[in-house]
Parts: sequence; C-alpha cells; structure tokens
Amino acid sequence: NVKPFPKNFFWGASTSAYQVEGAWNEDGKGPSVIDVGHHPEGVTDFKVASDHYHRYKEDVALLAEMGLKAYRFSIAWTRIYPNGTGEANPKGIEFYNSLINELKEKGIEPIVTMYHFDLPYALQQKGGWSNRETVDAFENYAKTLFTHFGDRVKYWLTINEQNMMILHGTAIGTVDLHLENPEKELYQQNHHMLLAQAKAIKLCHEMLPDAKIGPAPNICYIYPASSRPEDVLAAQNFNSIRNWLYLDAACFGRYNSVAWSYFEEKGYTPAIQEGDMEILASAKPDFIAFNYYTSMTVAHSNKDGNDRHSTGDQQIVIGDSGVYKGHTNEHLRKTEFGWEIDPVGFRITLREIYDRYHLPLLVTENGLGAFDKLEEGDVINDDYRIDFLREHIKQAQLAITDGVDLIGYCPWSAIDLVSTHQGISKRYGFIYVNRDEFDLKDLRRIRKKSFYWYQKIIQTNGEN
Ligand code: BGP
Repeated sequence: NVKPFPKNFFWGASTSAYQVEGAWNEDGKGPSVIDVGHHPEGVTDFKVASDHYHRYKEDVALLAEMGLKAYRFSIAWTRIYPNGTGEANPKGIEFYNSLINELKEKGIEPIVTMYHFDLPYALQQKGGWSNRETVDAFENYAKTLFTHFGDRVKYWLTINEQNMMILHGTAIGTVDLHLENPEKELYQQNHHMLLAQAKAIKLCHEMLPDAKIGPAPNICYIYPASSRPEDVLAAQNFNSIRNWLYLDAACFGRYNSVAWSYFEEKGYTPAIQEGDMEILASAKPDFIAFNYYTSMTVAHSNKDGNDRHSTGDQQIVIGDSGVYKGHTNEHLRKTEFGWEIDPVGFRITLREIYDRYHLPLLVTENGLGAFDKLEEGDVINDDYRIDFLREHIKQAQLAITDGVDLIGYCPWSAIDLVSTHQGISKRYGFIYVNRDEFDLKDLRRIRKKSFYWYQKIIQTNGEN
C-alpha cells in the first residue's frame, strides 16, 4: 500500500537569484563572480535573465495561481552587501522584503537560499573562499538576513551545491583558479565554507529559535558499473567524496575516513586551525535539503589516463585516477542534454540520505532541461517534462512509503531562467519566458502544459 503525501507537504518550485532576476547592476547591487565570469560563445549572460527583479509581482501571482505551497529562491549576497561586507544596501533589503511579503500574502512559504554560486566579486578579489575572512563575511551576511527577514522566513538553506562548487568549480564558473595544485586549494575553500555554514547554522538557532536551517548539496547515489568488488569499491570512494563528505561534515561535524585518506593520498589535506573541528561540531542542521537530477555510475580506475568521462554534453566530467572511473549507465534513458534519467535512483537516494542522517529531507531541485517550442496560440506542450516529474514524484511517494520523512518537493524551475552554463534555451520552468539567447523579445510569461499539470498535482496532494 502506497502512503499518501503528508498533509502540509511543501509542493514548491525553485529558482536562484542570478539566473532569474536580471537587473545585475541596479539599485546598488555589486558585481558577483557570476557577473564578471566568462560566458560560453552563443550563450547569453545573466544581465537581464528573466527580468524577475522588475516582474516579481506578476511572477508571484502566477506561482500562486499554480497553487505553490512553497517557493525556494536565493538572495543575491551582492544586493545586500555590494562588496560582500561593509555597508548594507537598503535597496537590496527592500527588494527581498517586498518579495517575501508578496509570497506571504499569497500563502506561499518562502524557502531562502543564502548563497547560490554568486560570491561577491570584491571578496573573490581578496582570495574568495581561500581567505578565512570570507567566513566572517558570510557570518555577518547571515546575521543581516536573519535580522531583516527572520520574522517571516522560517526555512533557510545555507549554501547551494557546495559539493559542485568544489568538484566542478571551474566548469560552474564560481571558482577562479590558476594554481599549481587547484584541488588542494579547493579543499581548503571547502573547509572554509563548512566553517561558514556551521557558524550560520549556530547563529540561526540563537537568533531565530523557531526557524529551521539546513545545507543544500547536490546528492545522487553512485552505482558501481558491475558487481566486481573493485567497481563497488570505486563507487564507495566516489560516494564518500562527492556526497557524504558534505553531509557528514554538516551533520556530524567531521570528515569521513574515506574522504580524509583520499586527501592524504592525493596531497589535498586542508589546513585545519585549532578550534575548527569544534566549530563544525557545534551546529547541527534541522533538515537536509538536496538537489537531484540524475544518478552516476563509476568503475574501477585503471590509472591509464582514461578515467575521465562525461555522460552528457555537460562540461562536467567525472573520473579521478586511482579512485574511480566515470562510466555510462546503459540501463538509463537520457535527456536532450545527455543527462541520464533515473527516477528509481531518486528513491534510492532519498532512502540512503534518510537512513544515514535521520533528518527530515527537502528536495530543492529536480527537473528536466529541454528545448521547449512555443507553438501557435501561445502553447507549449512539454509532455516530456510532465513525464519526467511524474515519474520522480511517484518514486518520492514510494520513498515516503518506505518511511522517509520527506517534507517537500521543489522542482527546478518555477519559471524559465538562464541555465548555469547553457543559456536560456535550456529551459526547466513551468512558465515560459519569451526571449531567446540574444533577442529579449517581450519577456512575457506563458503558462506551459506542465503548469496546469502541476497545479492539479498540488490540488490533489500528489495524485498522478
Ligand atoms: C544545479 C544548480 C542550478 C541549476 C541546475 C540545472 O546544479 O543549482 O543553479 O543551474 O543545476 O543545471 P544547468 O543549468 O546546468 O542545466
């Protein structure tokens, strides 16, 4: 017997500031690493994006019409602190106050990501996350957010996909590194981000005893390419380094042994100052948020220089000599962008996280990037997206039946926005935004077929 979705389940949807807002230099906003970053040829930048900054009222009205119970968005650090620290910008605070009020009026729970890839450029120039001062800057920024928005925001996410920033920082464009041993530096940055996160969690609990806060990594289960023990060992290596490293640090306040021996073996061991481990252990999240798009599969590394492998046309390639080798899973279909589709893997991932950490889970991203076609009469028949989401929702319900405490599901994305490195043509939204990469057209909003489908899912609490 399949259990129903809990009452008060957060049927939501997600965005992030730099991908949706536009207005990149308006009302006192400072530049972030994204604003100054390199954009691949033929792909738009984030200057206008979906122009949500100017159209947020219209957008929130559409989200309310769809029936959303929760909306997960991020605050642009550089709107609040144009230089990352120093003087706060009243206009930035005003914008998010208005957005939050608009959501609350419509009965939509705001779920706020504090930092989604867009580190203030001023901090990057001083070393970014390599510099321990960024930890203090983040804590100060967190304090400002809790002070101004804590009366209305009950759900906070610290850092979006810290693990992707570390593992694929150069592909994502959030880390600018031209160092001899970039991985060592990245794991040092990782350590600082973990400290920043722990400090923010502690502060949140002190300042806002009724609020809940958690990390938001990208987690997907890693399969061994076969039952060969060496393949299983490789999958365990990658699971420990890609997934559990981040959640073990957040939930248990320590590095797992496989990850630590990997650091030692590769010469990536971060410098840990006296008191750091006490800081990590001093704060425990209230829930775990995570993003899930696909599973991954790895094999034993042959150390022959052929370990790195891409399963899609994404710039993200996996493989690490002597640790694991990237592998294509022949049992899975793929999206138009080459991402493997694995709804059952979603259930496996939910079970696995829940049984490791015993905390409520919140899915903060899951979705299908596709080339949508605007047809005559303003119609977008995105049945492929409906199928993708339907299958994942079904598996989420099975995970709930398994006993997983899942509190919400926020697909990516609420509205079309600019993909991290593949532009606006790779669309994820329930709502179409009428623009091309370089032709802004009228930016008008058009409800896709999936909009009406998701509306019904919400109305019926998940009946498919
Ligand atoms: C996640 C990010 C999002 C979003 C999403 C889709 O990693 O948190 O910001 O971009 O992936 O990825 P993409 O835009 O590359 O298709």
